[in-house]
Amino acid sequence: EGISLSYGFIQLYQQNDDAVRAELREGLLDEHPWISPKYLYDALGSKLFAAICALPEYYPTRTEQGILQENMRAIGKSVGRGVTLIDLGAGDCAKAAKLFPALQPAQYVPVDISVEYLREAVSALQCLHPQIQMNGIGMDFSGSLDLPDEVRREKRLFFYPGSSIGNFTPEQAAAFLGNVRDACGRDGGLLIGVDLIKDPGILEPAYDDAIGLTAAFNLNMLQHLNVLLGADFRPNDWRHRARFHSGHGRIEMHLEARSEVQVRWNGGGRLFHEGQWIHTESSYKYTREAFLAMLERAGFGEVRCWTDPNNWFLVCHARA
Ligand code: AVI
Repeated sequence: EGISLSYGFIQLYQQNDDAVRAELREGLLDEHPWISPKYLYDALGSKLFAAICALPEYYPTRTEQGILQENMRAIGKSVGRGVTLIDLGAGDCAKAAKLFPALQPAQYVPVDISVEYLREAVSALQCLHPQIQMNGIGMDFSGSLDLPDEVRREKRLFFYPGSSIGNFTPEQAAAFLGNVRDACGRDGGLLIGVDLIKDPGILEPAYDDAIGLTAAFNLNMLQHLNVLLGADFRPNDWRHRARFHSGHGRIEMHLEARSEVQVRWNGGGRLFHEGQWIHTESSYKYTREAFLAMLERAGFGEVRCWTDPNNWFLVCHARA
């Protein structure tokens, strides 16, 4: 007897190629050069990030996983069964798949900007769980959460793990949480993981590991820019940097020029002087109180939280 698979893939282009190039050029030509961290995730970048999650120094993934495992029954009770599980930044879908036994979702909707990586992951997962309707969506959800009609409106549970919320500025994060709240519907909610402020001696190695995986992840962005912009960045000309800035409560990742570097791209270019850097990512860390206040301001109602014995990481279920 054959298995009928309900896997469908929808690709939404929210930014056209011209808009992407314009955003990249604007950042590279800025007085303080920057590139949005979303460009860390091409096919190789997504694989490197999955490998980072297995590093001994990168505590967020395993700490969050421990919290989810330890409290799975309570989380399942809080969320309920048969949800429409919308996985924001799904990557390899591994984190959400671990929730399937407790939540038994009616529909699973993984969303990611890195389309090819997602397509592979979802088709493999659909074979393992033929009873769950799966609709992968390739989209950049940072601007708008306008989901296609294929996504059920009932019992929407947005899943936003891994402290990805930390890659927005607090202002962007507040606006994003407001969008999620609006997209939830009355019986919906959000299951979110957030990294808490802690000793820089723990934070910094998590973003500058001994075997150089995070450096490769950061430097790979230059190869992605070469493709997107027709640029001629050479990763060897640049050095990975990661520092915790306590005033901002954030880890900053930079790419720093090792010497004077001339970069050209279609229709332009820039000379970077030795030591000049491109800001490639911020990863904000929150206190529990500040994050709960943000959820409340975004319009969420009742919130339940779980943490680890060190209080390094927080998982919250917020009802719409
Ligand atoms: C995806 N995001 C939550 C990661 C973080 O910790 O900010 C990305 C990352 N950057 C370097 N290592 C991991």
